[in-house]
Amino acid sequence: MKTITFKDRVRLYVSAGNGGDGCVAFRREKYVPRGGPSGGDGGHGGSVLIQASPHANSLLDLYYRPHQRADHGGKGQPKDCHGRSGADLILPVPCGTVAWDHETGERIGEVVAENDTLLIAKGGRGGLGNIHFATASHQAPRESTPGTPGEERVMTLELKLVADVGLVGYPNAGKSTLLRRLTQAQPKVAAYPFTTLNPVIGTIMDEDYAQIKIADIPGLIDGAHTGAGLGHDFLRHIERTRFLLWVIDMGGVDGRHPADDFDGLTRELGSYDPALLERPRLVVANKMDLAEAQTYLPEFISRTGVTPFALAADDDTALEPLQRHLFAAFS
Ligand SMILES: Nc1nc2c(ncn2[C@@H]2O[C@H](COP(=O)(O)OP(=O)(O)OP(=O)(O)O)[C@@H](O)[C@H]2O)c(=O)[nH]1
Ligand SMILES: [Mg+2]
Repeated sequence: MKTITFKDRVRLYVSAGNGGDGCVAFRREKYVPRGGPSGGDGGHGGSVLIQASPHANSLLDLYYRPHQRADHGGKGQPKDCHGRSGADLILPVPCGTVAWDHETGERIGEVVAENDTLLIAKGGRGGLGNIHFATASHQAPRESTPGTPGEERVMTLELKLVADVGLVGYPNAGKSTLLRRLTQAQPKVAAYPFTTLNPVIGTIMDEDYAQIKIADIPGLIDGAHTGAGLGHDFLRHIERTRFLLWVIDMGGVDGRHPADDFDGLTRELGSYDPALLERPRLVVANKMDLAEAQTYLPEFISRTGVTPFALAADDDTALEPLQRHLFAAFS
């Protein structure tokens, strides 16, 4: 059986706690005949919230526990005692989680920065005890109000990674290799397409400890924007990035001309969201160590009009200028 290690979209059934009922009671004390009403209010029901946590890196926990319920409020008590409030249920989720109401399709909101919190189901209000109903002419009220029910909702939670730079390219272009070389991240690298099945984030840091987060997503193929391959689903992870690294296999290893890959990428990104084509980018020509790359590179430049940043992923000398280029783009 395949072990699931990453989930970036889950269905969640949430129930907030009901408010506790108000209480009907009267003071009964020695030497106080006909003590007035003393029924306290019910406690409020707990609400359900999501909170962005850097320690959660996928929605996997919620995938396995899709039913989440906050505590009910306690009933009001005699002697004017309030019922206990139900505790809120705070669910940790990865930074960048967006919440949708599954039934109405309404976008409830998102949590992006650490500790951002979003209410997704509101707890019921506690009912009023009978002390609220006493008037001069109605001194022994038997009225109270019940607590209101907590909200119940079916939610869709969706993760959009929060990264500064997105790596895009065809399968096998060498995106993960580059991420491994540039950062401490360890995405799997192999000579077959769709090695990367889940998005991975790596971080590069300069001498001043400035950080840039880079997201590696599964390779795009023609028709990715319509859902072909692993495509579309993962393009949303680069929506939030501010810079794109287009990685082109200049060796034409998979039998396509690198300029066709460039056109294909332009088409796929543009069909998903034209804004992705406006995003600042650096086109990287990878695999320059291969002999074919020397032939393809000038053809690539004349066909596309783009002069790429040429490198081989395991050539260290090229990586530093690439890092400097990225830091310059963000300064
Ligand atoms: N010769 C050569 N091979 C490279 C270079 N960079 C990556 N490769 C190889 O290309 C293959 C694919 O590399 P990956 O980094 O897994 O490619 P990817 O773009 O992440 O691929 P997917 O995750 O499938 O989309 C691996 O066999 C790498 O070793 C390079 O600069 N030169
Ligand atoms: Mg990969």
